[in-house]
Amino acid sequence: MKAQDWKGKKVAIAGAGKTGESLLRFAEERGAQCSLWDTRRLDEADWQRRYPELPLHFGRSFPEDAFLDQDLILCSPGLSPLQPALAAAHRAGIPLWGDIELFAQVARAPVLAITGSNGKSTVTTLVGEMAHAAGLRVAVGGNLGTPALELLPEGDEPELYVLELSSFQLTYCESLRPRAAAILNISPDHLDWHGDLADYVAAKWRIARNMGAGDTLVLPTADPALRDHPALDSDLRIQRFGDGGAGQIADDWLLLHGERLLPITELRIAGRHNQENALAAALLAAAVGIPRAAIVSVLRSFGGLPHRLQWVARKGGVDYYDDSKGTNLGASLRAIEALPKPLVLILGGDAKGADLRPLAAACSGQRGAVLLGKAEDTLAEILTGVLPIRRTGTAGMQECVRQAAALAQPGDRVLLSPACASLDMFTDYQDRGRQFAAAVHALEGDRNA
Ligand code: UMA
Ligand code: ADP
Repeated sequence: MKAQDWKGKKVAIAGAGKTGESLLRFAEERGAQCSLWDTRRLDEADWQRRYPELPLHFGRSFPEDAFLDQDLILCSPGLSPLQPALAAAHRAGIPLWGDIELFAQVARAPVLAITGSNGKSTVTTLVGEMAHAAGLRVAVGGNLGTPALELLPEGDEPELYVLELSSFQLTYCESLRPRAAAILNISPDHLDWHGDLADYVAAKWRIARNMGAGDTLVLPTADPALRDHPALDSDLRIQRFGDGGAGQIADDWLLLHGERLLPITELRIAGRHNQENALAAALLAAAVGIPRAAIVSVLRSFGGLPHRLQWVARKGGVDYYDDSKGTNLGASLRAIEALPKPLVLILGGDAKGADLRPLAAACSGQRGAVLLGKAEDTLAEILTGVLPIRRTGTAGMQECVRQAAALAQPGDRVLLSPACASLDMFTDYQDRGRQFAAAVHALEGDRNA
């Protein structure tokens, strides 16, 4: 819709979180007749004070016909289009748009977009810092935390946008055309939201649907789910990272287009997966002309984001690592691989419909596993006989850490990388990581971070 077309249109905003509020502001500013919907019981008085005329529908699931009288539905990413009310609206031909769609319709500066199952936040942050180091006015956000619509300025636009995009956001987006984009990897995730793996993978590929001549798509060399796709037959420039790719590792150096960039020993972020993240970030930055010097200086100084394989403390000769952002199987497999054996693993939470059986091989030869949350029974079934396990149910993070400390021997490492979402027991992954760190610091022992 053009700006003038919003006036008087009936627009339902689904989800009243960060994104919902940014969608609401966007639609209200353009004169739409908005209503706000959320299945949680939220503070109505607070919303009413801030938006006095706004009809609020909080605290119950959306009736199936809730949106059928609307012209447009603006969806928060947490809401699956499989929800009956959204599915019914879609069948009735009512558009379902998310914040990235609105952003794409109005943003004028070039966009770098990053998706994939794991490594998105790390790569988005690296690329944002590289652009900054090159002296560009850059705005960084999306799934990383700041809703994309909040990056749009009142006055001058930035010279570049760097957006982390989830499969949810891509599902509700039609017209984004990034100047350069990356799909970092595919590992099953969010199957409860998408229904099946095929829909999840298709959502990731939507990042490239409008890309063409002059645009660059960065992909891994090794991921089978990212080898074939109709998008690869278009004019867009494909740059791969991994063995034999435009970004690769040879003789312990990161190479970009055949030239040495940095010895891998100079990266401060650990693990093979972070070397891949560094290569993907360098390819994206180079694709929009960011000079090598800026790329190298950021790769050399970046110490990683919190809750991603973050060292917390040494207690009783045991090192504790917080990888609370390991919220799916693929992430945790890479975190386990990044640290030397033997580990004590803390695993469990909400598996989001994923098959966790591949954890058995990764756990073989490890010291032990402490299990928690909704996935505990499944994990116990998978891991019994593979390594010693301790079950903690919903006793909480302090109990997990106590059990982990009891299993560990001096020289071991304890890794919280649960392969599951946190929401069954914690506010979010940050809360889970903070509770882990607090419990570790409370142990008797030698050294804190
Ligand atoms: N809600 C409902 N019904 C539902 C689901 C949600 O009413 O079935 C309501 C909730 O009650 C809540 C609101 O929707 O009030 C929350 O909306 P949301 O879940 O879409 O979350 P936002 O606060 O808008 O944050 C979203 C992203 N959250 C999700 O995709 C779940 C944030 O990513 C993102 O940082 C933010 O937009 C800005 O772009 C978080 C995330 O977990 C970090 N992302 C997933 C991930 O990284 O794996 C995809
Ligand atoms: P995302 O934003 O996609 O969740 P993050 O950069 O926040 O990605 O990293 C989340 C977790 O995924 C990390 O804690 C780490 O365990 C794992 N991880 C990071 N990069 C990769 C990668 N390239 N491949 C696989 N796993 C990764």
